[in-house]
Amino acid sequence: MRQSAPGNLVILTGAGVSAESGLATFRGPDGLWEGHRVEEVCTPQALARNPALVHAFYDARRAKLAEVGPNAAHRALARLDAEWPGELLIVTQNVDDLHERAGAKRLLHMHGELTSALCAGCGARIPWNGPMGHGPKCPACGAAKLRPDIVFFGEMPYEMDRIDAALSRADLFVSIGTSGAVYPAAGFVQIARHHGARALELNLEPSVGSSMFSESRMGPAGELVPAWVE
Ligand code: BJW
Ligand code: ZN
Repeated sequence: MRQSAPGNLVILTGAGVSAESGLATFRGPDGLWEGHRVEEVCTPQALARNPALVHAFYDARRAKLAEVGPNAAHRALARLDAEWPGELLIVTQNVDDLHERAGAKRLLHMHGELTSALCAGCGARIPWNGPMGHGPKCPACGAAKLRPDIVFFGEMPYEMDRIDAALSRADLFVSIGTSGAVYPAAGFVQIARHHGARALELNLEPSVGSSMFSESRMGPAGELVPAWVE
């Protein structure tokens, strides 16, 4: 991406960026897990009512993550991160670790991480790579049970202050492989545009808020992202 002055970039990524690595998206034709919609599994109420189901969902996702690797889109974004002289922030909604495995550094996970466990009691976030079973005891406080470190529906996403600050300074906002169905991420384009940024969408199909973007390019992330970064 050639530009005369180094501007400030905010890049939002969604499940579509990891699709070509072999991780299922949420709302596509294969977006169901054993007949459950993500909205049924991914709530604090579901965890309280049926912890075995919720833990099985995330244990399966964590196991799958160990079998896949970053694709050309992750690698291109990591290259851009390493070389871009201006401010840059990759805000991912994804809970996989493929951006960091590709080498991205200026990255935050607004919906949590599969490779981390959260203590509902003391708030400790603990690196976690194996299955969680029915919720092990927290090693930090020894009292409460650990849960997946995932932002469920109705919970506040991580680092919203940092995201809002970056959006307010952005010259270019780029949304990659997200349907625009889940807030607050779906509203970022509006915030960035309100502060004067241009907005580019790279996606397989137009997102819900596609008309908000200054430019849209449709195709697989593994092709579009490297072509844009060049
Ligand atoms: C390709 C491709 C290829 C395919 N190449 N592209 C305002 C209005 C209405 C409701 C709300 C609202 N504000 C809040 C809400 C409630 C709720 C919400 O948004 N509900 C909606 C369903 C309406 N939001 C929340 O509860 C959030 N919390 C919250 O709002 O707290 C209060 C708050 C108030 C004020 C300010 C701030 C906060 C929390 C949301 C948590 C979302 N959690 C999940 C699951 C966790 C992770 C996990 O289990 O993996 O996050 S849900 C799920 O959806 C996951 C994703 O990160 C998220 C977004 O999905 P994504 O990435 O867009 O995937 P898909 O499948 O939808 O789309 C894939 C896209 O890829 C498609 O466009 C394809 O075309 C494309 N694609 N292959 C390029 N090869
Ligand atoms: Zn604890």
